[in-house]
Amino acid sequence: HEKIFLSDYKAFPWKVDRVDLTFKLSPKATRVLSRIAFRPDPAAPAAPFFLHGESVRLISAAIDGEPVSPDVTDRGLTCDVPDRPFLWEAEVEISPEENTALEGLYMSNGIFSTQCEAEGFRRITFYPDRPDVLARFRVRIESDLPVLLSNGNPVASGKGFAEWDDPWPKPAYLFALVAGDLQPVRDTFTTRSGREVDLAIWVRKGDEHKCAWGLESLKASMKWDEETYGREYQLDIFNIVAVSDFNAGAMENTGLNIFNSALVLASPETATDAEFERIEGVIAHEYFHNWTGNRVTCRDWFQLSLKEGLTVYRDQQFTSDMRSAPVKRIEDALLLRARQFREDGGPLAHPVRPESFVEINNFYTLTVYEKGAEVVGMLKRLVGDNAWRAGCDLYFERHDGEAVTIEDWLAAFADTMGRDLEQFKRWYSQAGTPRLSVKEDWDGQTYKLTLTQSTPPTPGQSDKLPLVIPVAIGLLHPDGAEIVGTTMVEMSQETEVLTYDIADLCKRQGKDVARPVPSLLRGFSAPVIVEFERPTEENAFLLAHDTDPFNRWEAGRNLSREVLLKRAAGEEADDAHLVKGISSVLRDTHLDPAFKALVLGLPSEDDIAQGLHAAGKTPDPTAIHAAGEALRDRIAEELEPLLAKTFDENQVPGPYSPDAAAAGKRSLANRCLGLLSRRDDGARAAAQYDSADNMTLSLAALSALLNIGKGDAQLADFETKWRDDPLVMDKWFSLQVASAAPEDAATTADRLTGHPAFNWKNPNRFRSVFSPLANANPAGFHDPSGKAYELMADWLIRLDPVNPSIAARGSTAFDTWERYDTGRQEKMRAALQRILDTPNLSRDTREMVSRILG
Ligand code: HT7
Ligand code: ZN
Repeated sequence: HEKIFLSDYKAFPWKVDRVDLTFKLSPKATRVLSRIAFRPDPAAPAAPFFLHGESVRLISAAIDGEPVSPDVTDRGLTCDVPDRPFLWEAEVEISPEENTALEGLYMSNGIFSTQCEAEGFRRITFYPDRPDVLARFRVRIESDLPVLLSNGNPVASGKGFAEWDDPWPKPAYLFALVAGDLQPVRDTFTTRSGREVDLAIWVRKGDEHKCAWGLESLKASMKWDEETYGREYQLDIFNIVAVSDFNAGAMENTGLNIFNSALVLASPETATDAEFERIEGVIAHEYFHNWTGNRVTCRDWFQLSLKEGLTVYRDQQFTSDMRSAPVKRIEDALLLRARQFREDGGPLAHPVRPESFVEINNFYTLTVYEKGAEVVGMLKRLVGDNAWRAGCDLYFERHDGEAVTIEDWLAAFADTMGRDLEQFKRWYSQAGTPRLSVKEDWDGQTYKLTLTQSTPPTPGQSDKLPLVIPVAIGLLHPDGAEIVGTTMVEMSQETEVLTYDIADLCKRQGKDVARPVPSLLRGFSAPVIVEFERPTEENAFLLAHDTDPFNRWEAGRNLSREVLLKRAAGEEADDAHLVKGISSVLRDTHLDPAFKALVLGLPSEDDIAQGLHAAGKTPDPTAIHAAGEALRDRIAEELEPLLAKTFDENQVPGPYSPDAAAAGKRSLANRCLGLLSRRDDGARAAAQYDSADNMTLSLAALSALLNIGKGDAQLADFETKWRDDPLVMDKWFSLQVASAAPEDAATTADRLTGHPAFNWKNPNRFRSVFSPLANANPAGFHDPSGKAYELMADWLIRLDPVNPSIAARGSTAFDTWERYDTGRQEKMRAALQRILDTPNLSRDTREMVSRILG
């Protein structure tokens, strides 16, 4: 399998003026006729005429009406072509029904659907399937199915056919087609310039009642992008289709977004608050791609973060504006640290802009998406809000209708600011999570902070250069007031010394001169790990007094992290400050319930394993789990009356609404419920399960019961009630694996794979069992017996020929093998080797497993 390098980029030697496609749909044998107008591009270097094509059977081909016989391989075709504009015509046959990889044209529950990003279009017909080839597409669909959709505007339809024309040139990865028996749920949006856009969400009969939230979210996104970025939608239609078999979350095809049904369908009875928030964010994300990705697209797939990092940043901003900004920042930091730091600290570490790949599907990663978004956020922090908006405007103005690079993106800001961004660009090329170590000096008058940055070696990158890091810092007086408000320090050297004349500052503010308490990296101003040893009392002080909400939460987290890190390593740790701190936060009437809920959440087991590994210790997942359980018991015991009071006070009366305030209260009450169940034998949880009128309450109650080894009756009831709703049943599968006792996790997962509803070819269902096994139950996954490793390997081997991209993604379960003791290491490596030795292993999984093994 050949490696592709960024440095080898060459433009395609032809331009494509028009693409006309005719689809004669049939599940087993769809015919695709293409007419493509090519024109030599004198600016591009000469190369043989090559069209990508995989799993497509060529029936015939012609150039300007004359039949030709191209050389066809399993990757595409080459053909002699004239040195002038010409018309390429081809007829191919494909089999949507046999397409279990869900890339290209496939069938999901009787619906024809496409997924072309990144390289799926080549499974539909022969084409220069690369994002820098932009063309106008016209599509004719022939089928007896009632609904026939494609990108752009409908131009003709009749019995058994429909024709669509997309006036905006686009790369093939944004092509989409859907055909099936679907129902529309409609709405409209009037743009700020007064154009009316018809909106529709297309679903299977029976799902219409789950579309209201998606439509509300879409309208809110359209409005937000106009108000915040001045970006308006250009087509007359915006369609969204929900499909039940989908490899990822959703896809931003121009005018025809296709969504995993799990990320668009919601009703109070079937979706949790977290899912409502996620749906709102994903609808926004795909909509925002209209400008960041579609109208301005990527020159090549190495630039993926250009659209994904930027669009994630924009959807994060949207959610902060729609909900609570501090809560969203904490949620984003939690995700980044739990998942992206893990990736960046292991064998799969790669830069935000990778330099080579074998299979691009393997680079839709947390680094490209989430770290990419952090890099965008840092750029905004460095240039300031005004230059940010001006730079974005310039970027859109310069590059509308083009396929561009990260250099083009940065140039828009460099030109706006008259500032050189070359050093900042290292964030795109240097992998690994930077460390920011902090030292203090205090002589009774002057306070000095010495900041030193370093980035550990990552695969293929042993030496790292200093980055530009925005470090937001504030200083607090021991009386609890701020003596230096948030200041953005722009660090660019390896070491920087910050000096504060505290004596003078205190005098001017009428305070006693005292050593200040630093509040570092406020708002999580950069995706780095701060190394700073603080006395426990100082974290307790910051939890009580920091004016920066992120750091207030961070201080609480530092308290619980310290206790868990020590106890998981077999050391003693005093939890008095933590318990007292939580108690004060719960009592504070000024704090948002959603924020309190986050303070009540302990660090994940993987977070503790990451921390122990970083400290040079060998994490024991069993001990980490036990430490977490014991600490929860202790908090529940110490704070029982307060938790009960908080639980009672945060019940939300009246009909369900997914708004941030109501969701925040439920989140806090449910956290309390989880802890209280350890004291009341599940009495409150059982009552909540019985009375719940929404999924947030039912699922939290069920989870609380399962976590204390109860809930069998409720689990059976849940199954009976929801057996016909696959999205709810996914939760039923997940919850059982997530809450199984460590020694039972593999057996539970194995048993569930034997359940009649376990359709392993459906990505959501496969993930409903194996994602919690790998991510939500680390002590279960790393059970010393190695049972879970074996089970995971068995299933990845089985899935690989059916759906390579999901199998490859699943192999990341093993990317932490280097952290563990030799017993676990050997078992994990043996499982990986067994996968690697499987005959005919896919390019996707082979690349991932080889990289994990190093
Ligand atoms: N841009 C989309 C990425 C995506 C995708 C990638 C690989 C395989 C299947 C896929 N489905 C969607 C989604 C997004 O980031 O907006
Ligand atoms: Zn995206």
